[in-house]
Amino acid sequence: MIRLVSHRPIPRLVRALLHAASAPGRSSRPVHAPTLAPPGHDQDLTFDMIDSDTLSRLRRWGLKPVQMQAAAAAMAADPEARLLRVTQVQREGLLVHDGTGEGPARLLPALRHALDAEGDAIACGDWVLARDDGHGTRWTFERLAPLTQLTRRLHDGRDKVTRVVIVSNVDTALLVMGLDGDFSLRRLERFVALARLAGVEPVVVLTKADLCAEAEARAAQVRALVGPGVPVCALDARSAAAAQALAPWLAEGQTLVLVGSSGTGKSTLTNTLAGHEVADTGGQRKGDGRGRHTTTVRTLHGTPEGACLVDTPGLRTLRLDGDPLALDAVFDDIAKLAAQCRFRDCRHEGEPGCAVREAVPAARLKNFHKLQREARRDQITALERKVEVAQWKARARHARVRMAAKRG
Ligand SMILES: Nc1nc2c(ncn2[C@@H]2O[C@H](COP(=O)(O)OP(=O)(O)OP(=O)(O)O)[C@@H](O)[C@H]2O)c(=O)[nH]1
Ligand SMILES: [Mg+2]
Ligand SMILES: [Zn+2]
Repeated sequence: MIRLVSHRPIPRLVRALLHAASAPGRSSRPVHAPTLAPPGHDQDLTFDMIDSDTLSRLRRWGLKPVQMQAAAAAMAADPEARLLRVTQVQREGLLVHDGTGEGPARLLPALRHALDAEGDAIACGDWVLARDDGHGTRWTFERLAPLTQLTRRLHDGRDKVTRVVIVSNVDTALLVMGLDGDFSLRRLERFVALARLAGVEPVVVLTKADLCAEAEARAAQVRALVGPGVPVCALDARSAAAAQALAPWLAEGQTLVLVGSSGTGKSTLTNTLAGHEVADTGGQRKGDGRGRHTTTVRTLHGTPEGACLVDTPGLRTLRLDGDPLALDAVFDDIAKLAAQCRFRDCRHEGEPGCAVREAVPAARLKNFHKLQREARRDQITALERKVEVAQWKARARHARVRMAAKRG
């Protein structure tokens, strides 16, 4: 329960937010349904009704109770603030949705810098607060803490590693892989780890089942790799059956992201699930069966069921954003088996009495080792950079002191 200390009247939407966020057991239902006012109701209830509508629209766009509370607290302090969902991050600004329609917004530089200083950034799917400046421009001044963030690392080719936020606030990651030349179990394992590191439910979607004679056999291979905890569907992304197969994850208020290589059918599937053409789709390059990188920006779309879909550009490479310990947690079957290895510090690389090598398929173990090596290397790079920055700052300080001494 949030307590407000404010001399200003509490704005209508805030009251509705607080009401909804504090009502026990009602968090997953639209708020307006059970509060129909009796005849002769007072003005307050009417106001609450109007705002409950706004609220249920925002819920349809993926707003969760915890974020409602955070928003209510922030909006109580600023009645002019509007709660919006970022549907696209553009070079200069944002596209945002207020539950009714989509429009442009700008990002206050102070917010951009504050996030940047923490290796963070506004991403598609974020919930933000914005204020109109009176001249028709909406300025985003606050970002609500994301419940989940899918992130990856980018290398500049030398030693600089940056953290890239792919998408925020998603419930499910559809890991889209083609049953054509794109099929790779090793790459899929990386994508499963991407979702798990973010605490997002992975669902494997094997597209182009119509083009593959052994679709079921390959799906079985994938199931053996990912285990019973990860659902696997093989489908034709263009067919209505695809929407039926994925219906369990498309309930109202759910947000899904589609990730995978280029040309695998992410935008095709987005269009099928959205019920009409919302995203451009492309062909494939001749010869290698790879995609053409048709989608260039991450975009959030709505579905008729009230779910949100984030279509993303195909990833050329995927470097995970997790330290070695986080990766251990993702590959928890290996961690469990490691307890039975003869040596406590067994690296599962040829030591006698290794329970992991005995039970885990060699290819999976090799992949695990590779991901661990990458994570360790990135960790070292990050540490080295910190030391470097500290040394540089110290040198700059000395120089300033020397200059001041010279000037006397
Ligand atoms: N036969 C068949 N073709 C498909 C299927 N899924 C996608 N395609 C085709 O594959 C091509 C690429 O599809 P897109 O949806 O543009 O792929 P994408 O993953 O969005 O690619 P990027 O935007 O480049 O990342 C298009 O020509 C689609 O029609 C499928 O399940 N079956
Ligand atoms: Mg696309
Ligand atoms: Zn071992």
